Amino acid sequence: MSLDDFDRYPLLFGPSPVHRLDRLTAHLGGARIWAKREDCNSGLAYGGNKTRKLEYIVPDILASGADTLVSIGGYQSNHTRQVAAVAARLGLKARLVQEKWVDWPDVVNDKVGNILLSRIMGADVRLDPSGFDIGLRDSWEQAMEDVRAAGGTPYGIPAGASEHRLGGLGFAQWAREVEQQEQELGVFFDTIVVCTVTGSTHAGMIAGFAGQNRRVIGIDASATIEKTRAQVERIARHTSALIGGPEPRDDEITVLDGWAGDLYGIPVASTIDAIRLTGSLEGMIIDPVYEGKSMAGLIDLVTNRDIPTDSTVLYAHLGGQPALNAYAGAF
Ligand code: 1AC
Repeated sequence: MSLDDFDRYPLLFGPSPVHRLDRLTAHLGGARIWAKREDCNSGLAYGGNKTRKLEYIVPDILASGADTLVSIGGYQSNHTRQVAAVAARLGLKARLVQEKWVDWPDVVNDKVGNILLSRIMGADVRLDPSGFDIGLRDSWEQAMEDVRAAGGTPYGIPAGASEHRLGGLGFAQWAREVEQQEQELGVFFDTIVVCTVTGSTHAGMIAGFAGQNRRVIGIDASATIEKTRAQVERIARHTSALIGGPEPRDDEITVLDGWAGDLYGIPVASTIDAIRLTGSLEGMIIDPVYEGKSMAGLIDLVTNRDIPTDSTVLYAHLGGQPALNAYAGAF
């Protein structure tokens, strides 16, 4: 089977935009830097990377006859916001478990940003005191039971859609899209930089680019890097097998630490610096949980020449910025 054999329900505007970051490139004085913008990929609740993954999951949802999407994330989950948007678009209900993944002291943390948008879109949002973990969660299983007990038919989508068997396909398709855009633009991105936590965004890219002469660098933002690395590897191998692609080599699975800080969701000084730098040089808004950390990694890797000066880098913007509203105090 190949990627083209999987059904895909259109949720995106089309290929997400790719553009240069010329002022950031000049400021760092090394590799040429571009961005591909999942934050502008759709008209559904500000888009984001999960909307792309959900394109491959919606056909399975529709075939299942479910009436309620059940998903999970932190209070400021981008994923659950995108599930709420897709449920609204499909005319389904959404039941969202919002765990206390981040002990962030802002009093509006459970009221603004992503969670506010999910409420506006009509999702049944339930707060849960459990802490951060990227694995499958009892609270999510329980929410599905609750929906069944109330006479509904749930369809479960785990955190980040990562543990879903089709969760890697969206970003395998992203890799195809990049190849097409490279042809049109006359450029080759030898290095991709992406934030990684639950793993299927990064893993899908690894599967999609497997066997090519590129580095796909995942910057860990989970602060539980061994779990993330294992999950990325498992999903990448599974996705490659699904699409009949080459098995990724071990050296194609790269998850780097150094920018997550001690805890998921808590920005550190390099995160805030990266957000300010990207905003002030490029007018591009990134967030304190995901992209601020991957951009901090990119900045260091370009500056210290780990990414060589003659490289052309594609920074994957995953669309996490609605969470910024809960982080005003950090600025
Ligand atoms: C962790 C999956 C994740 C989110 O937005 O909830 N990226």
